Amino acid sequence: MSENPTTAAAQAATPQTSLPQDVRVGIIGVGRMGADHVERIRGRIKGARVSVISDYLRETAEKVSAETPGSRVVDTPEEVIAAEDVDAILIASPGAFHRDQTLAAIAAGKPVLCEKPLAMNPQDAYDVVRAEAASGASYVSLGFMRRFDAEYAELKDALDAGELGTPLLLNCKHRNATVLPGFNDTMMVYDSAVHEIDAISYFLEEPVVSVQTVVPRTTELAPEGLHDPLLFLFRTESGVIVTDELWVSTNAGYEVRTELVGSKGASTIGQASGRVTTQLEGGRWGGDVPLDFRPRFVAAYDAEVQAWINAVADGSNVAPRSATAWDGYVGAAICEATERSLTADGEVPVALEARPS
Ligand code: ISE
Repeated sequence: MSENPTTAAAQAATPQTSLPQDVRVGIIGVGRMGADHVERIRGRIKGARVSVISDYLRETAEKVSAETPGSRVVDTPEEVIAAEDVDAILIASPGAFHRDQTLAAIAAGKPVLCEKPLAMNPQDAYDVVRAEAASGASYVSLGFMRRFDAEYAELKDALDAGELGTPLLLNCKHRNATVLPGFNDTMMVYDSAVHEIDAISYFLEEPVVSVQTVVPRTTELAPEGLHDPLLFLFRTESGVIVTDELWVSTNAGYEVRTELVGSKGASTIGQASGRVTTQLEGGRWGGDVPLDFRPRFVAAYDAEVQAWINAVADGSNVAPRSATAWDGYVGAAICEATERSLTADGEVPVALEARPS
């Protein structure tokens, strides 16, 4: 059974570091996600510090570095990876660069936490899987933070303990308040559905054999050209059906719900929780919905990065609950089939290469 993030958080108080000093992290890319990670390593992660930063926009890197004592800026990702004062690398650059930067980290023998996606297509992701296998060590963690969400972990543990019996259906809902103009159906797959695609690997631990897209009526709030909502249906090898209802222009807030239906019971996570208010004025009853994924998953991101740092410090490099290079490859293969299913009739098969030993 995999490590519980709450346990990981508890370990944070007494990090199991075997290095003589904090893990020195090199950050590639300090846009929205990279800057968020720098802030969490600076303020909330134990046993680590940011030592080297690069960004495509040098002034952005300099601004973040100025707020991060002990860090310095270099011009290129290659310099981050090669730097002597970098023990581990966090990649938060645009997805198109992830394959090459991850391969360079493996070649340098340095552990790497790469934001999703691992690569832009299955062939490139498989290159990373093969390079890591050839190196004979584990280096690659992939940033699917939901695996470190406390409710995700609770559901996974209940399933693994047999509490829900044999899994039959996994019903997912994924809603964003808004997306930027230009967001298209393909981005629905690679940017958003990719999280549920990883949830299939995480919860069910079995291959997806086919995928089908069902297109309902589109909301008038969708950006020009986007079909929104979309419904994706995945079929696994043992016959579990996964539904993913994706709706990204709700104009309401960020919601992620997951229901696992098993032969002995059904269990749902991501329901509205927290404070519920009855307002006499206006006769309203309800609570708050976060506007985007950062407040919703901040604890999961913290637990993910802490678990990674702990794994780097103890030499295992990849935390037990983390997505691996193989998970990144599987996700890329399913995304590619899902993209094809946007315009295909019926179920599109998913083909996987053999997993290198
Ligand atoms: C965004 O890029 C993310 O990764 C969020 O986690 C996801 O929920 C959202 O739909 C994406 O646009």
